[in-house]
Amino acid sequence: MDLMRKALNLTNPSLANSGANAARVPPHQIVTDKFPVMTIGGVPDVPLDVWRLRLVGLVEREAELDWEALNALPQAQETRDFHCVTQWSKFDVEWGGVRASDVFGVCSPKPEATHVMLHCYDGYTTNVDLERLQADDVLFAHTLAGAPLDRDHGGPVRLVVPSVYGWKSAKWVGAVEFMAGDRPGFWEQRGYHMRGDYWKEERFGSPF
Ligand SMILES: Nc1nc2c(c(=O)[nH]1)N[C@H]1C(S)=C(S)[C@@H](COP(=O)(O)O)O[C@H]1N2
Ligand SMILES: [Mo]
Repeated sequence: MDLMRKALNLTNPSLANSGANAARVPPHQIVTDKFPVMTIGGVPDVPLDVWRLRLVGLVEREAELDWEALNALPQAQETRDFHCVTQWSKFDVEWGGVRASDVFGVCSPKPEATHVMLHCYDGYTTNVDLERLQADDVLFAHTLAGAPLDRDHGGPVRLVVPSVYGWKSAKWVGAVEFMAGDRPGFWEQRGYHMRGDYWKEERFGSPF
C-alpha cells in the first residue's frame, strides 16, 4: 500500500480526507494529483477520420456520428471529480465534449430502452442505466484540461460518467447499444457492481 501510494503520488489520506474534503471524498478513496491510466490491454489507435460513434439497438433511428457530426452538436464543459474503484480519486478534472443527452437526441431511444452497453475500440464494454446517462454532467468527451484528449485517456472520444466509479467512463467509445433491461459489461462480468455508485461503495458483487 505504501508503494502504491508513492507510485500514485497520493496525498496523505488522513489529510486529504479531513476537513473540507471529507464531504467530497467517497468512502475509502484516496486523493491523488496524478491522473493514472487504467486500461485492460493495449491502447487502440483510432484516427479522427476513422472514428465513429454508432447508436444502435432500441432507438427510433439508428445513427452513426463521425468526428464532424459530433463537433456540430452543442459543445459543453464539465469540471468533476474522478473516482476509480482501485481507490484513487482526482479532483476537478476538466472535460469538454458533447452531453450524452444531446447525442441521444440524434437517435431517440425508444421508451422501452432502460440501459445501454458502451462498446469500445479496445474490445472493452460497460453497462450504465439510461437515466444516469441523461444527467447534464455526462459527456462524450474529446477535450481534457483544454487540450485534445490524448490516446491514453481514451482519445479521440470517451464517455465520462462522473456519478459512478471510473470503470463506467468508457474510453475509445465506438458504439452505444440501447437495451431493454441490464446486461453486464467487461468488468461487471468479472465481479464489479452493475451500478458503481461510489457513495454507496458499489464496488463488487451485485447479482445479475
Ligand atoms: N475502453 C476502455 N475504457 C476504460 C477502461 C479500459 O480498459 N478500456 N478502463 C476503465 C477504468 S477501470 C478506469 S478507472 C477509467 C480510467 O480512465 P483513465 O485511464 O483516463 O484514468 O477508464 C475506464 N474506461
Ligand atoms: Mo478503474
